[in-house]
Amino acid sequence: MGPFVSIGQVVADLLDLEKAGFATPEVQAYLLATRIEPTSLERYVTVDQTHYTRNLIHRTDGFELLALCWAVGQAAPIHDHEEQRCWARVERGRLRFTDFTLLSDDPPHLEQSGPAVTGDPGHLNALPRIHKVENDPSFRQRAVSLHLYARPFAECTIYDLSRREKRRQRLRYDSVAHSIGFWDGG
Ligand code: CSS
Ligand code: FE2
Repeated sequence: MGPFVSIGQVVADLLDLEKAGFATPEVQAYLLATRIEPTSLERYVTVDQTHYTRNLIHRTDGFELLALCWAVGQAAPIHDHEEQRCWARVERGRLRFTDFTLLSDDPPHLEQSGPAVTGDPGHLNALPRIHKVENDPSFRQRAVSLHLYARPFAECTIYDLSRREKRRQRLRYDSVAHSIGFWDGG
């Protein structure tokens, strides 16, 4: 693990990685090695008791970086990532990740890929195709995670395991980083 860096530095480093082609091993090694100064994430922390919040830190054509904030009991249902690369890293609290494999698409038939994994700060859920993410119910504290998507996507498919149904879900931002000029308004 390297020294703590600010989230602004992380954005600058990701922009450099993007210029160099954003190769999966490099991006993954960077996320595994980088520790983020917790106070620099503070401005992206929002709380909504009705849903986990999605707070945009930076977006280009090539990648999207978000801070997601999970109140006690909040979760993302089983969903895909539109065939884009996804890395989710725990920054605060404790999350539980469950990965799935799609056995057939219509009607959807999914199988859990392995045991659920709980992650403390620094834990990286790397390149899941389909997963469920929950604030660990036994921990009962708010959680914050950093999400990197390459490329960005604005919709995903949500799967209902018991009904063997799927539906499209629009993904919205609860906050965007106007204040520090990273958001280009697009
Ligand atoms: N993909 C979900 C969060 S779990 S990776 C989202 O972007 O809202
Ligand atoms: Fe996800």
